[in-house]
Amino acid sequence: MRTQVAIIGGGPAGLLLGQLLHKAGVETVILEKHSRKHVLARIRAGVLEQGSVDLLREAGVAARLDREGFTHSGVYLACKNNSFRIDFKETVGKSVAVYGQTEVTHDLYDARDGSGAQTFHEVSDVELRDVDREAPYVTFTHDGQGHRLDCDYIAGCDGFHGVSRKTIPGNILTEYEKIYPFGWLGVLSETPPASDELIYANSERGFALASMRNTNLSRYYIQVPLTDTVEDWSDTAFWDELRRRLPVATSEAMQTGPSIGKSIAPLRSFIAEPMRYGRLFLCGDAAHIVPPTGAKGLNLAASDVHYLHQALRLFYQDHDMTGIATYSHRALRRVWHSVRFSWTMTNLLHRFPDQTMFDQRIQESELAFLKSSKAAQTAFAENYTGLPF
Ligand code: RFL
Ligand code: PHB
Repeated sequence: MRTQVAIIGGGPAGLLLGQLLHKAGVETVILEKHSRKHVLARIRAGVLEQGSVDLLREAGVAARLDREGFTHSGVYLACKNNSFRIDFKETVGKSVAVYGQTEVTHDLYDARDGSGAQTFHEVSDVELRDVDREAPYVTFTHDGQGHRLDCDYIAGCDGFHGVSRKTIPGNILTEYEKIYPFGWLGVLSETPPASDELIYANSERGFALASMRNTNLSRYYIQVPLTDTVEDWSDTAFWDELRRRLPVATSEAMQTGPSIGKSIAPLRSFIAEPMRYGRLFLCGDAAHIVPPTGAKGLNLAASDVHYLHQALRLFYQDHDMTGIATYSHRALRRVWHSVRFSWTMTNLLHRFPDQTMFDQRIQESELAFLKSSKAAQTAFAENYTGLPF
């Protein structure tokens, strides 16, 4: 089998890259470890930057997003019942879209079906070969049969636990990592959202976030110790704890109901450099992870895809290698900005196990400054709504 670009991973990064390359007349094959049903059952991101929305439009997959997504032009930050709003429109003239990653992935799979491009699901034993030579190829098993996929380039879009990053030799790759001493317990429930816009809450009992998917689907998160399991949290215990952490007025008005999904995710910051090795490109979570506090993970995957599809288009249309040569540098410059912002937001809003009264007062002082300073709000809004590509 032969293709121009082999894409490892059929998550949002791999699918979006495949769709943009299809539009540019470049052939791709996607190899995905799991079934389509499994990929579509994952509940993850909810906030799209304007740049991500524009890229989905460019890929021709934004019709439903434009119809069903919600435009949010601000966000609430809360501390000790003191809640204030940062207005994105007023400060930076931008907004974000609330539209679930599950829906984005759905739309991308529909587009992939329409394009006729090949996707192999439930592949195993994926190995990337000769990525630093002229003629790379991928070997894998599908339906019990061994296959070989020859290609010009390989896009490693296989997430944090994928094989692509591990293919890059240790003396080439540098990894930067920070593990946070807590996780997020996330709950999805068929109840109206507690607020018209997202609320990020710093409470003495730990962080909480009130988010949403649509008018009758809410998404909530609370900070929990890493030792907790989903079984430790009954629905009642979750709602009680969430109520204690959100501002009183929101808690009193909030409707609760049975959860239709509950999971715990650890928080980490991670960056692998460089993002290109020979003919292999890393893209999305395969190269970097951010704590979800800044809502940046999916958006960074989108900006990587933007740089990568531009680079490959330039190569296939004009035989110009500039984009390929500069991909890693351009992508990483933006990645580090989002990593820094996510880290700042995480530090600002969570309770750390070794937190002293001094640390706490610093958090309160920073939140008070954000509340009172237009300049600080502008900087926050500039980062939250997304830096330019
Ligand atoms: P994915 O989504 O992990 O997809 C990678 C795909 O590769 C497959 N794979 C392999 N395929 C073939 N061979 C192998 N050896 C393979 N190994 C793995 C996997 O099965 C999978 O299908 O990475 P991608 O495409 O880079 O997308 C990244 C995003 O999924 C991620 O950054 C976001 O979900 C992060 N995130 C958020 N991002 C935002 O921008 N805004 C948010 O509001 C937001 N909230 C979140 C989040 C992530 C969360 N969790 C659970 C980690 C909230 C949560 C709770
Ligand atoms: C979500 O709705 O899942 C969500 C929203 C904002 C975040 C993280 C997750 O920062």
